[in-house]
This record gives sequence, C-alpha cells and structure tokens, in this order.
Amino acid sequence: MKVAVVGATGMVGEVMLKVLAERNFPITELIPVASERSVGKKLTYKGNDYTVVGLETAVSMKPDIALFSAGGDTSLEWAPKFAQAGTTVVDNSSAWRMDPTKKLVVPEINASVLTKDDKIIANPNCSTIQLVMALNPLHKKYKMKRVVVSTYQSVSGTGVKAVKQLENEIAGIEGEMAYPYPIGRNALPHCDVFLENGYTKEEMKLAREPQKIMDDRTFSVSATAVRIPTAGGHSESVNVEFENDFDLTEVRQLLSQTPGVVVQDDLANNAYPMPIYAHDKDEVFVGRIRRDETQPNTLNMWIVADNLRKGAATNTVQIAEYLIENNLV
Ligand code: A2P
Ligand code: 11C
Repeated sequence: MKVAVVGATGMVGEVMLKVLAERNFPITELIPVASERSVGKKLTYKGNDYTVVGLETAVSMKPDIALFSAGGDTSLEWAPKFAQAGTTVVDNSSAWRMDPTKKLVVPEINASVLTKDDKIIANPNCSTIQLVMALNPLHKKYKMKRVVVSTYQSVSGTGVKAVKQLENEIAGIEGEMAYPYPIGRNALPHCDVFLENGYTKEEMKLAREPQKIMDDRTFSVSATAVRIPTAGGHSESVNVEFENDFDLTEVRQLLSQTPGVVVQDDLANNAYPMPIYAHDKDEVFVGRIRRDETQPNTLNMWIVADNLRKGAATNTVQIAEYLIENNLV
C-alpha cells in the first residue's frame, strides 16, 4: 500500500508513524505530508529517511490510503481532493464526523458499516472513543437510557503548544500560552470552543458521536469536559442509567471480555486506571466499577485511555487495517 500521513510532523502524526511501524502496516511507499513550512524536512520511519512533501504533491502521487491529522480546515479542503484521485482517506479531525454521508468508525464496534464506496471515513473524537469502547458491550446487554460523563483531559489533546505550556509552568519558565489561563495547579472547564447552547464543542462531540457510532438514538449523553494538568491520557467519570438491572460481577466480566478493554479494578491493591499507566498503550482501561446507590439500574465507572493512541492514531490505523483486510481499498 502507498500510504500518505497528512500532518506527519504533528503530535498525532508522529504517533501514527509509530503505530504503523509497530503494527507492521503493509506499506510499500510512505508519503509524509505537512504544511509548506515543513516541506523538505526529513522524517525517519523504520530506520529509513523520508522527505516531507506538501499536499498538492501528495495528491498527485495517488496514495491508496491517506491518514489525516492536520486539523479540520485541512481535512475539509483536501480530503475531497485525495478522494477524487482515488485515495481512501481516514480522517482524525472533527470535519466529517457528523456528516450523514460519512461513516464514523470505532472498528471494535461498527467496522462492518464500511464499504468500498467510503472514500472519506471519520475517526471519532478521542474522549468519545474511550467512552463508547466501555459503553457498547454494556448497552448491548442492559440497554442504556442516559449517560452523564465528566472528563479530565490531557494537555496533549490540545497540541504541542499546550504540552509546552504545562512543561514551562512546571519549570517556572515564562512562555507562550495555549490556554487563556495557567494549566498547572489548575482545572479548566473549557475544552475546544464554546457554543451558543453554553456547552463546549468537545462536550457536544461526546453527546452526539456515540449515538452515530452505535447507530442508536434511544439513549442520551450529557457531558462536562475539563482540561487538567496531565499529559498521558484522558480520564472520564461516567454515570450510566440502564433500562435493565445488572450484576456487577457480570459487568466486570463483559468488559474484561471486550477486545481492547482492560478492567483495572482491585481496590484492596489500589488498582484503578490512571493516565500514567494508560500512557503509550492501545487499550482502554476501566475501573472504580460500582453501583450508583441513589437510583435503580445505574452504574458508575472510571475510564482512562491514551488520547493520542486509541483516541487518535491507533483507531485511525485500525480502520485502515480493516479496509485492507476486507479488500475495501
Ligand atoms: P507543520 O508541522 O508543517 O505545521 P499539531 O496538531 O501537533 O499542531 O500538528 C498539526 C499537523 O498538521 C502538523 O503536521 C502540521 O504541519 C500539519 N498542518 C497544519 N496545517 C497544515 C496545512 N495547512 N497543510 C498541511 N499540513 C498542515
Ligand atoms: C481534546 N478531543 O483533547 C480534543 C482533541 O475533535 O479531534 C481532538 C480534537 C478533535 O481537546
């Protein structure tokens, strides 16, 4: 496969290259793509040097697959141009996720919706992916009515500038600010931009994307998204009300049997998911599984995953793997 990585010099792009190499993705030709600023720069993949090219050049090279993570505007403008040239695009931005003509895919849940005609495929938001990975098996068994989620999100979700801001604050150095306030020793109830309804865009991604991925509008999700001074992954406190009652042992069993999910829930040994464990791993970690004692059929849990891996790069690469395995490119 001739594979373009658009945004190869960015935070997610770098992890994409790492994940492609780790998983031995069948690449015959790698095309690293970034902005004009980076054209000519060298990148290393599996010990070989590659030169970064611009978008125009990349389209003309007609890759089989293009993995995009260069921001929504780049995706809106360039994904259709690649698609027109015959390339299948898997896009990690928010540009196409809610477009009714585009599929929004977490392979463990709904890869079967993909066909040869899908030329632009959307990768969900990082905080959505880890949430639905844990919700899906429980929904199938007990049928969800309502989910209330509060997130504790890593600065790596904002990008290099935010990681640098946190590092600078820890080191006591003044520098550029990615956020309107300090992030060290702070918590910002503000991920992505504010919308007219008073929610942030990140909160609305959490409210809408799960219904599309799980192809079910009978449940609702209410979200509060918060940025905290951590770097390794996003955490989520999740309260789920089901139509049917559940058994906690069975819940743990269902989650343990779900590919890509790891239950970390041993209170006697202080074992629960944390970003420092989830960092650099592909799995979604679930713990603090307990009954909400204030109302029937309701569960509380804590979900953590590396937002740059399963939340972004790994999920994108898994979609591409599915396309190849099923002769859809
Ligand atoms: P560049 O490094 O040349 O700016 P991050 O999210 O970590 O900031 O990374 C964004 C990625 O998207 C980088 O690889 C960046 O390239 C790339 N990118 C940003 N804007 C464009 C653009 N207009 N065209 C192509 N690539 C872009
Ligand atoms: C965050 N979820 O951590 C974001 C990052 O819609 O793909 C990714 C933004 C997106 O703030």
